[in-house]
Amino acid sequence: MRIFDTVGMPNPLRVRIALAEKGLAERVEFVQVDLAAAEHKQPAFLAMNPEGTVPVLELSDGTYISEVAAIVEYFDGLDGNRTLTGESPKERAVIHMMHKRAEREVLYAMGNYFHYGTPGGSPTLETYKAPHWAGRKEWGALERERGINGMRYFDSVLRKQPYVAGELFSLADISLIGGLMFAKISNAEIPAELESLTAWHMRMLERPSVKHPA
Ligand code: GTS
Repeated sequence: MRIFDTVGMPNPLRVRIALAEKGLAERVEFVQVDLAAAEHKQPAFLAMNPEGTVPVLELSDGTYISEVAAIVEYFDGLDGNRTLTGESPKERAVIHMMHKRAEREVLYAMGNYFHYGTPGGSPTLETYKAPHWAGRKEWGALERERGINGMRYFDSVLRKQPYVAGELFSLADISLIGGLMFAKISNAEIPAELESLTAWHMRMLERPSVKHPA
């Protein structure tokens, strides 16, 4: 299996954490994609993933799987032991829901802030993101606010339970970790009063798969 990846970026990192959790790092070869040069917006890459984003998983039969959650779902099913995406219908539904909230309310919000409200990535990359749009800064700032509100929501969740989807670590935690990484590279740190979220984040940063992702 091959993963088209950009080392050090939040979305590919989510898959690398999942691989470390599952002990599957050895089964995967990483192929680096140059985001700064917008390699992911060129026809050859778009043929694998029309969204033009990393990561993308390539299976040996030529199937391409994009979307972090879909890639994690695949790896989690390989050993018949769904530790990251849940076993029972209820577990699977709750993890899916909380992962979606983490992705939409923190990761995508902070990702939009990074690209539209800050200088973002390289000038070549940003030409694919409406650089002449007059409202981009304002929208970016609104997305930052939305991301901070997302952090407030997760702080309230983590006041009552140890992990984002309940009693166990899951894909939902991985997605929130990715979101907070986007916040960090955009200088949008967790507000100090969000003590439960901060404590959870510190615990997550000590977790072996997060400290040593694939
Ligand atoms: N929905 C996708 C998923 O879950 O896989 C999002 C993937 C995504 O946005 N990847 C980013 C990307 O390729 C990488 S990262 O910088 O966000 O970690 N961005 C390139 C771009 O042009 O926005």
